[in-house]
Amino acid sequence: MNRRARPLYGGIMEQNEMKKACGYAVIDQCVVSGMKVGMGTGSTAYYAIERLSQRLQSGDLKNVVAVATSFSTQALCQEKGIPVFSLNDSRIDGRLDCAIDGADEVNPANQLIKGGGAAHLLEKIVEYSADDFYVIVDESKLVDVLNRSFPVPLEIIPESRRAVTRNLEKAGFSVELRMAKAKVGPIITDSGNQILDIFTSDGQGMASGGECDPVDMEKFLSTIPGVVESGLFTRPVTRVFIGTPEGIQSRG
Ligand code: ABF
Repeated sequence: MNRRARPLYGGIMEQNEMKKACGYAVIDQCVVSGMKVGMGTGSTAYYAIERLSQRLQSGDLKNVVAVATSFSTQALCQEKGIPVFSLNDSRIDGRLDCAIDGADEVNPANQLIKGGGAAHLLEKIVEYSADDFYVIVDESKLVDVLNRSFPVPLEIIPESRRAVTRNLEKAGFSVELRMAKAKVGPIITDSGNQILDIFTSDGQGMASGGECDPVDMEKFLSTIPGVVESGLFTRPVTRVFIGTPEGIQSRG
């Protein structure tokens, strides 16, 4: 079916174009001069950073500063001329006007799985420190039930790996240590930790209101000694911008 996009950014939207449209829209619609903005990690967040840079360079936006959610985002913001500060910097003082990031899965309640890029620890710290949290995804990230086809990542202290694995398996999860791309060893996060990717053992995922409700699961996972942070983001998000071949939808 030849679905033509509405003239938002023109043409049939490939996936990258959908990501670009979302990244540009969230900056154009939600960021104003003087804001302190948490900037996410990943290929969709890339476009929000690109658009913010364009609008700062053109003078269209002024005095916007960023807090990065990963070393890669920090380097990208610096490369693009966006002033970057630590969340601890006195100018930021632990509070952001908004945060913008991608996600791996979004369910109908706008609860998220994040962490496919192994950056969810700082992402969650930054995004939970923001007054508004905007999520930008292409339509492929929309799911009915979280964790049926994408694992929930857990950042863990390396020394705790066997104990955490045992606790998780006893609680009915399947557990896999995330390896680095070259398979030379486990992936190491920006904070020097490891990642365990987990699925519910029945493969049914985490259905809102069900036995493995995402809110309950986020709480349960945080009680396991050695788990630093899970990639379940169940706190309300302000808006989700969804890139589709017909243009951008948003819900919140
Ligand atoms: C990041 O966005 C990660 O938490 C998540 O894995 C990623 C999605 O990446 P992409 O936008 O490249 O699909 O915040």
